[in-house]
Parts: sequence; C-alpha cells; structure tokens
Amino acid sequence: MGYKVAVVGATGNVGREMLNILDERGFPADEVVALASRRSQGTEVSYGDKTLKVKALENYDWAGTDICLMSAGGSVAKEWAPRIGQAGCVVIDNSSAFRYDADVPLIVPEVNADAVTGFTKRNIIANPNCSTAQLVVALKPLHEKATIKRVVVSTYQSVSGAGKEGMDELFEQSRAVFVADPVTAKKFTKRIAFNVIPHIDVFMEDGSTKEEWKVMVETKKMLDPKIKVTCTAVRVPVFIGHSEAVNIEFENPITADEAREILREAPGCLVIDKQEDGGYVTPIDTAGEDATYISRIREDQTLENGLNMWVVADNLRKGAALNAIQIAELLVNRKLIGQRKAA
Ligand code: 11C
Repeated sequence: MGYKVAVVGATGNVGREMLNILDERGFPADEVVALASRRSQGTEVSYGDKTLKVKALENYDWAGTDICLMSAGGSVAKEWAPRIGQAGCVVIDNSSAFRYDADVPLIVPEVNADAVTGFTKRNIIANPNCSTAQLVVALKPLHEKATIKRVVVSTYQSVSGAGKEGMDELFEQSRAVFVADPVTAKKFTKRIAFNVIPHIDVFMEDGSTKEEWKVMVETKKMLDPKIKVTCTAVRVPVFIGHSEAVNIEFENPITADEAREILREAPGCLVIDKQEDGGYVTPIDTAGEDATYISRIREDQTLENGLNMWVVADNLRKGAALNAIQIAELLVNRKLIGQRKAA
C-alpha cells in the first residue's frame, strides 16, 4: 500500500516534471492522478511508462487523496488549496499564494526540514520561488559555519521560469531573427532572443520587482530573518537553468577553501570549481539534474569576511518539481501523513 497523489497543473512545465520525478524517485504512490483545468481535460501526460489522461480539477473528489502537488499559479491555488486542505489532503503548492503566511511552512528540505510540521493548521505547505530554492541550499551550510550578515544576488533566469509560453517565445524569436522575420514580444516585455531583460514579475513600490522581493523575503523566512538580502533578477535567453552570482558578507572569517570543502559535503550541493577554462557549471549543464551546482568560489577582497560564488540549478527541478517531491518524501519519511494507507 502506498499513497494516492494528485498533480494539479499536470500539463504545465512543472507539472510534467513532477510526474517524471515521482516516477524516477520511486515515490510510494499507489495511484497518481493528473489534474488540470477543464480546457486540458483528456490531454495525455506521461508518468514513467504509463500515460495518464488529464482530469478536470473542478470535478475531482478529493476524498482518499493523500497528497496534492499543485503547480497551477496563484489564483488557482488561492481558490483550491484551502478546500483541498480541508478535505484532508496535504497540498504542496508551488505558487507564491501562501508562502508568506505565518501558518504555512515554506520548505526546502536541505535547509529547514523541521519546520514542515507546521502544515497541520491548514494542510498547506509552500514550495519556494525557484531562484530562492537554489540560493538557500548553497547559503545554509555557509551560514552555519560563519554566520551570513548580507547577501547580494544577481540572477540570470531561464525562460522556462515563465512557463511553456516563455520557452516558445525564445524559440520563435530566435527563429525569426535567423530568417529575418519580424520579431514580436508577447510573454516578455521586450525581445528576449539575443537580449537580457532586467524585469521578472511585477514592479513594487520601491522600484524593485516582485521576483527580487520574493528572493529576499523567502530567504529570511527559511534561513534567518536577520540576514540582509538584496537582489537584481534578470531574464536571459536560456531555456532551462537559473544562474546566480552571489556575494556574501559574513560575521566570522571563512576562506574560499573552507567554503569549498563545506559545500562539497553539504546536502544537495555539487561543487565544480576547477578555476580553469570550462571548469565551472553553466545552466545547460544542469538541465535535467537534481543538484545545486556551485562554481567560482573566491574571496571578496573588498570585504573583511566576504565570498563570491556562482550558483546554478535546473529551475524546473530543484527550483520547483523536485523540491515539492522532496517535501512529500519528508512527510512520508517522518510519518506525518497518510499512515492509515502506508505500507
Ligand atoms: C521565473 N522564478 O523564473 C520565476 C518563476 O514565484 O514561483 C516562479 C515564480 C514563483 O519567472
């Protein structure tokens, strides 16, 4: 006996990846149900070597479903997650709808697994923004060693963070450039092909964007509210993989060699830092991979206790689907859910 798992948003980039990862990791599911809006009803999606027919979220009876992995955007989450939670199913939501609520845990298992127990109030657990997830995986072990005071992060975010439409737009615009067709921007505010755009999500009152605000607020919630974080989030013409140039100021001394050794041992991290041509990771290397890759670790000579590093991960996996499934595994391994049906 295992668990009954529903994936909401099963036809999207992240939903499809959730189905792949459930299968790949052998998640103990008796039954996996693919759900989406009525528009996608009947669409076929893969779950391992099986094909699932997508059912309509509106008509689904949640009785007996143990875990809902949801990646359907904030408005669907706001409407459905509380109802699903009340029906006794634990929702792991990938949107930002509940991340900042005090009674909803925001979890990256390598960072704050113990906080997961807070889900019982609403039966909702939030999955972080993709840029935050990989950042905190790399920061946590360094914070434990030398106490981080301030982080300055510049992101280089792939178009898959904006969904399938973002990927289609990069492909279509690149094709149009090569064949000298007119280039049109729909999903992004400016041309993304052969360009970069310093704007992700809506603008906030202070001139920052919501993506930048999320990185700051989510890092504080999961890692330490005392850490100061400032971010510039940039969209780049890469299909999969978010990269981050990270500058860290510590309370206590830490050398680049020490940081490298700590990160080599840290859960979820993979250090590739040869300091030679090609001896570092680029986003294309991380597509389809689970780890958070760290390269270019070096001391910042302009700070008393400062380091620079380059952090890259597959935004659809560690940044979204993989992290959600790691949370589900946490619930199972700690016997926090569904014991009535567990093996
Ligand atoms: C992007 N990080 O790359 C965004 C996508 O808050 O979960 C995820 C938005 C979020 O566009």
